[in-house]
Amino acid sequence: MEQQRKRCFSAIQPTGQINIGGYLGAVKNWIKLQEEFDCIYAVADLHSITVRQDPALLRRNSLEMIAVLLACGIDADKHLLFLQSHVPAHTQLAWVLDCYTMYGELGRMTQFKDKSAKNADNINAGLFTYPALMAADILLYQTDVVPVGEDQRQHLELTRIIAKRFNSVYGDVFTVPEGKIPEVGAKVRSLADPTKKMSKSDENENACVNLLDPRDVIIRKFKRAVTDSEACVRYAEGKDGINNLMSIYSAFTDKSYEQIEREFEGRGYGEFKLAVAETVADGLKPIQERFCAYMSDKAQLQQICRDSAARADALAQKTLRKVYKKVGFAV
Ligand code: ATP
Ligand code: LTN
Repeated sequence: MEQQRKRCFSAIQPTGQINIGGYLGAVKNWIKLQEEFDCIYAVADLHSITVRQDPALLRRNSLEMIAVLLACGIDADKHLLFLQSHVPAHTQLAWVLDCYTMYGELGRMTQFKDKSAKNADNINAGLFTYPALMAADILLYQTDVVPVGEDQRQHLELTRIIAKRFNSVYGDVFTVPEGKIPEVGAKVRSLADPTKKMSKSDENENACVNLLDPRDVIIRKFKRAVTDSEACVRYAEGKDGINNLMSIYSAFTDKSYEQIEREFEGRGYGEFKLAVAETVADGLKPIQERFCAYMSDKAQLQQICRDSAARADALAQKTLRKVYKKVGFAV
C-alpha cells in the first residue's frame, strides 16, 4: 500500500502584487513541494485586516493572488488552494488557541512590534493575536512542514510551542510542524538599494519587479539597477548589486555563477543588465499569459477556490471536532 504523503501548509497575504522576491523566495518552492507532499496553500485574507485595508482592493487582490498562484503552477486538482476566510474552522480554532497563547509570548513577536510602530493609531487586538490565527492555519491540517521566509521563523516557533502546550494537556492532538526556511541566499534584494530586501512596500518603484510587470517596465527597472564601478560581472563580497542580479539570472536560467561570469567576461554592465531583464521578462511571460487566462474567467476561479475550500473544510473539521471535544464543549 502506498504510504500516505506528508502534509505541507503555507499561506501568503493578499496585500498587493507579488514580486520576483516572493516568487523566487517562496512561491517557486511551493510549486516544487507539490512533488513530495500533499500541499495545502491559502491566501491569508483574514490576516490582512489586521492593518487598515480598502475592501474593494482586498477583494480584488485576493482573487488575483489565487490566479497568480495557479499561473505559477499550483495544481488545485491534486492539492488545495483557497481563501482562508472560506474555511470558518480557521477562526474557530484561532479562538481556542488564543486561550492557550500567553500575553507575554505575543508581546515578544518582532512583527507585532514593527507593525505597531508603523501603525501607532491602530494597534488592534487582531494585530496582537495574529500568530494564534497563523498557528490555527497550520495546526488545523496536522501539518508536517511549513515553507516560510525568514521573517516568519518566530511565528512558526510560537506555533510549535502552542501545539506542544496543548498536547501536554490533552494528549497528541496536533502534529508539531517543522519549518522549511530557505537558506540566506534565497533573499532577493532591492534593485535600487541592494543592501535591502526587494519588497512590495518599497516607495521607490524601480526597487521591485512585480510578477505582472510588462516587458518594457521590467527592462527599464533592470537598466536602472544600482551596481558598482568595477565593470566586471563577478560574484564577490561588496558587490551586492551585481551579486543580486547574478542570483536572479541564475534562478531564471539555472546557470551557475561561474557560467555567468564566463558568459559575460569582457562585457559591460549595460549588456549584462539587459540580458537579465530579457531573461526575467521571457521567464515571466508564460506566467502572465496564464494569469490573464485565469482572470478572464472569474466564475471558474471562484469555483476552484470553493472546491478547494470544501475539501479543506472536511480536513479541518476533523481536527476542530477533536479539539472541541478535548476542551469540553458539549456535543
Ligand atoms: P512587505 O515587504 O511589503 O512586507 P513582502 O514583499 O515581504 O511584503 P510578503 O507577502 O510578506 O511580501 O511575502 C510573501 C512571501 O515571500 C513570504 O514568505 C516572504 O518571506 C517571501 N519574500 C518576500 N520578499 C522576498 C524577497 N525579497 N526575497 C525572498 N523571499 C521573499
Ligand atoms: N504570516 C504570513 C502568512 C501566513 C502564513 C500562515 C504562513 C498566514 N498564515 C500559515 C505560513 C503558515 C506572512 O505574512 N507571510
